[in-house]
Amino acid sequence: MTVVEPTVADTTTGPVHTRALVIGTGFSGLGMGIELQRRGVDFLILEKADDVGGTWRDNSYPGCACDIPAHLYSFSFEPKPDWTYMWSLQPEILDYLRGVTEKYGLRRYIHFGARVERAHWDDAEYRWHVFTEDGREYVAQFLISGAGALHIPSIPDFEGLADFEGEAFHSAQWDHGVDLTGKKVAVIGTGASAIQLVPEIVDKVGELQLYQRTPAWVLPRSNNPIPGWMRDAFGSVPGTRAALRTGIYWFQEALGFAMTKRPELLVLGEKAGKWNIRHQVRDRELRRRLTPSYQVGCKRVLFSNNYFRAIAKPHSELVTDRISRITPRGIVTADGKERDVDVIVFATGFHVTDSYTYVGIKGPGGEDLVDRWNREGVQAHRGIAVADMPNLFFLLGPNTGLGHNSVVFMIESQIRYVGQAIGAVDKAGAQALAPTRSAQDSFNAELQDDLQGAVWSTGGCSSWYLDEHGKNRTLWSGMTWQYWLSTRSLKRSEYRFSGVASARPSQRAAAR
Ligand code: N01
Repeated sequence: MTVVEPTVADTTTGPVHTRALVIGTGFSGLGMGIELQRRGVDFLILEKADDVGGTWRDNSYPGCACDIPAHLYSFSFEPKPDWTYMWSLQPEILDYLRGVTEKYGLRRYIHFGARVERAHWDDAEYRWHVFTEDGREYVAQFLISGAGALHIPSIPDFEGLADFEGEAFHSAQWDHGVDLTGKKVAVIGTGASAIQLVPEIVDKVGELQLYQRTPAWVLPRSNNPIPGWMRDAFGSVPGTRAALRTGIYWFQEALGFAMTKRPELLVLGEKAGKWNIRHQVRDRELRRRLTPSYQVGCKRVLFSNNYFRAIAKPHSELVTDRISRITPRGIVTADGKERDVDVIVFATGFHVTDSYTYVGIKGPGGEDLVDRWNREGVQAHRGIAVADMPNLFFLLGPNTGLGHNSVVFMIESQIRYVGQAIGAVDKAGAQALAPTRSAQDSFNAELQDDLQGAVWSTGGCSSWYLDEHGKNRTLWSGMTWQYWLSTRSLKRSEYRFSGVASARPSQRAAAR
């Protein structure tokens, strides 16, 4: 493997130049760094926080875990035979990512505390100029965002919130300094984060109020530690770990098949979800209020063996009346009732469909990407590159999230593809490439067509998968192996190259 020395970053004397600039140090950013290192491309990674890990660093709420089995939710090239749990807990995933960082010596390529604010493309230089919040400037030929879409906490703008006198924080910004023992705790939201944290805190708090706007389908699942002998076998018996990974992969794909092609099969999930409620909750009225009226899979399917049991405890209350305002001491619901609260936990999710508005990107001729996406909807070619935006790539970009399988699989397809794009620019003796409009349009037309029958659109729910026009701009439309096939090798015909050595003078004249 070629080891590239990182750009020496003397940020006091002007812009820092590098060939490829990566944003973020989650699975995407770290994976991209490894790919660039392998290809011998000079690169730097900008990270807003002071440690690696992305979502697995930020989300440290009690019970935080991954709902995709760890043997699949990890890099294929960096297996870990001794995962402690089948569905890994957050600290172990964060440790894994830190371990990968050390093993590949990535820390020296990372600038911590560097939150990217804006970027613009210089037509004459064929370079991106990228600015961080503290005013530092980076100049790079390639700009690759590994920021993902689940990193900007969304806190509803409830009337009176600013005057609340207790503690209040978001699940992704858990305040470990706040002791919940014996307190009146309100959890707002019943998505993936809430269903993991509620069972963890319920026996500690004095009173739990769970504010539910829409019930979630929660299927049964127990997550016991993997026995030592099995972990030993994964490490020592050839083929066992790979066989497990393959088995998990195809099980998850079967779920994806039902979600995208045969939503009627999801009735099995509904049966399991209803059984899970019946099994844990005696009160018929509470069961009714916990049972969703939309199809399983329409929102993210959740798994827990103790969520409903936690809500059924005598000191828990499920509140389904809408929140109308927050007072200095509590929460008032639409029925006019005020409940005293010491701590509010916002498990209210993230800015997803508008996450792209948080970094200002201006392409050739100063075209604003946010304006374009606001106008046309968020879309990219193969979910990665954007028409007429040279050398700009998104990892887990538009329509490449998943509702059924490991996003790490998608990320690996994407980092390979971006590596190929960089290789194609070099091979063509060019400075830049961007997908053609027609390639991007036909890719997205087919994708949106495929999505029409998927449960996310037909299942009768609203979710952050859909934008304000009801269009799914978030999830991939089919099987993940289809995405792998679609990105396996970059088709040069789908791209326009610019800054080709022989053509450059006239192109520059045109650019002026
Ligand atoms: O957020 P969510 P999350 N008043 O958006 C409610 C990933 N993840 O943090 O359904 C009252 O799912 C909202 O109600 P409704 C995973 O991709 C993965 O839980 O919109 N309630 C909903 O109940 C996941 O999908 C893992 O009606 C309000 C909740 O808040 C994503 O992160 C673990 C409200 C938000 O649910 C986000 O999950 C955890 C309001 N004004 C998270 N606004 C893994 O295991 C919102 N809500 C991999």
